[in-house]
Amino acid sequence: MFSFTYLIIWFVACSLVIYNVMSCPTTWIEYEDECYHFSYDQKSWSDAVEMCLLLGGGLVEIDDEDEQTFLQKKTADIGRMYWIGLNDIDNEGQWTWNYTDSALNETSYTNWRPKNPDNFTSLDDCTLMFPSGQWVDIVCTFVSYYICELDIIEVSVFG
Ligand SMILES: [Ca+2]
Ligand SMILES: [Ca+2]
Ligand SMILES: [Ca+2]
Repeated sequence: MFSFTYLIIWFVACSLVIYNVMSCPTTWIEYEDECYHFSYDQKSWSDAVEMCLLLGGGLVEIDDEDEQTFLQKKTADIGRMYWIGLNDIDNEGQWTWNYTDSALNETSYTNWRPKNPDNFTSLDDCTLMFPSGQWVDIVCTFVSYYICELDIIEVSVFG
């Protein structure tokens, strides 16, 4: 009897296979091997950076038109403004993506609203994306929704 039970357990154990699949955490949206979280709360820019880090990612970095188009479909649907990771806090006029610390150059993708960035208040050092998808520079203490980004992760699934 013991050996029969043992045999059953052995068969069950052998049929359990571990699959590694690429996936986003629940509530995050997947696009092109990246995961995006559109916040439900509003924070200053630096608090938004902190929150995205806590969630395991960074404030969103928009590298090309594809990514911009994907994101602005969502922002237009939701109808809210969102912080993105671009800032010129350290060096006025040198726009840098916070998460990867990469500075914009002449060939970098941008989607500034006309006449922006204008450093209007002399402290417009953080970037807000309008529901339309256009970017404006604004004071970092402004409180807004924010988008976090995370590389898609490998998770183990039992089947
Ligand atoms: Ca990105
Ligand atoms: Ca500025
Ligand atoms: Ca401005």
